[in-house]
Amino acid sequence: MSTQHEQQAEATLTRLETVQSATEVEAIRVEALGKAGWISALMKTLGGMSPDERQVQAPRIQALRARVADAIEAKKAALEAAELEARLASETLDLTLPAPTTPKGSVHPVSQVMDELAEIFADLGFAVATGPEIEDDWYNFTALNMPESHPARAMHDTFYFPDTAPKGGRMLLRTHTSPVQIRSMVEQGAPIRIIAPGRVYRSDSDATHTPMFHQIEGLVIDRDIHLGHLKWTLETFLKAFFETDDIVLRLRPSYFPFTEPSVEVDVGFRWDNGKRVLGGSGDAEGHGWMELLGSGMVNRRVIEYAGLDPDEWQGFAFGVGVDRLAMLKYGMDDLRAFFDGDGRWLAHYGFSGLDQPTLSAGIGAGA
Ligand code: 2NL
Repeated sequence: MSTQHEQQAEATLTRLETVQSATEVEAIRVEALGKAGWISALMKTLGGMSPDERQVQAPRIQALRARVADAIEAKKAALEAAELEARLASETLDLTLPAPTTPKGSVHPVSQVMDELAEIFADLGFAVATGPEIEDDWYNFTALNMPESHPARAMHDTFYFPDTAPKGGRMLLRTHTSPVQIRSMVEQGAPIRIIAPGRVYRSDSDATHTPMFHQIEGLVIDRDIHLGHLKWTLETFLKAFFETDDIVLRLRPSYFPFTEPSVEVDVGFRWDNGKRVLGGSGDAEGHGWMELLGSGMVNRRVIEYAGLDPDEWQGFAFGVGVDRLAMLKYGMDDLRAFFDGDGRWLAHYGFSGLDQPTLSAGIGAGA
């Protein structure tokens, strides 16, 4: 190694002192210590030297390499420290500032009520079943004992899709969640205990009807199921949901194609400051009956359609509007507000997502 190399090293160290960026330091490192760097080349010359010569040159070259490498490391560290210093000087955090107001979402009353219902029925041993909102007319109508010509089909104000279905079955937006229960029976067989909450659609729109609304249906299929099971289940559910034991039911004979017998369920209320408050017999002075849900023993033809033997399996079913349940429980008077997405309405009626309905803490979640 000649003094020329020592000079080259000195020049490198001088250049290092003047550079200002990490990229420039890196360029110098590659030039000197990279694979094709001049110091790397110098190291390789050691192999071609005689032992005596190597004895002299090796320590010199190693020392030169170490000086340059150390200087590069030191410069890198200095640049990083300076950069951190600059950032700390420019970024300030004023801990005396008030916490920013974060926009808070809330749980829609319909979601809240669906969660409450799932909780109540889970406690009674019901699973939650879901299914498609776009159905074919077999699952939505035929299997529910409403053949092609049945007048109830027309009464459902169904939204049909243009008639392009491959297998001839017309596609439609489900008018109730019953098809979910048909699918569950076909797929799982019996016994069965499910609720089917979800969106349903009917071509109907006024102050008390929206074209999309929410329904929850319940289905129990087992051996020896009778009307007593139905009445007990509905009474237990309504007492838990309205969080009062003062719930009086009135069962009236009715008609649905999918249940036989069919039972309409009214609940007693009293007038309180011009508002209906649930409780007491509807026959008492100043009281009345309010129709709340439809139900009945599952028609044996429906059980057959679902692939089960109606001589072995019986059951009951019921259906109720979730929007209506929410309005009743939380005292809302205009159904249309449910679909407006008005932040002020939600701030008033919405629920905290952290407040999960549980039977032990009170399913009404903070209300
Ligand atoms: C109502 C009445 C009802 C059902 C729904 C049902 C489902 C199957 C079999 C038999 Cl899979 N029934 N569901 C039964 C009676 C009434 O809903 O007024 N809903 C708002």
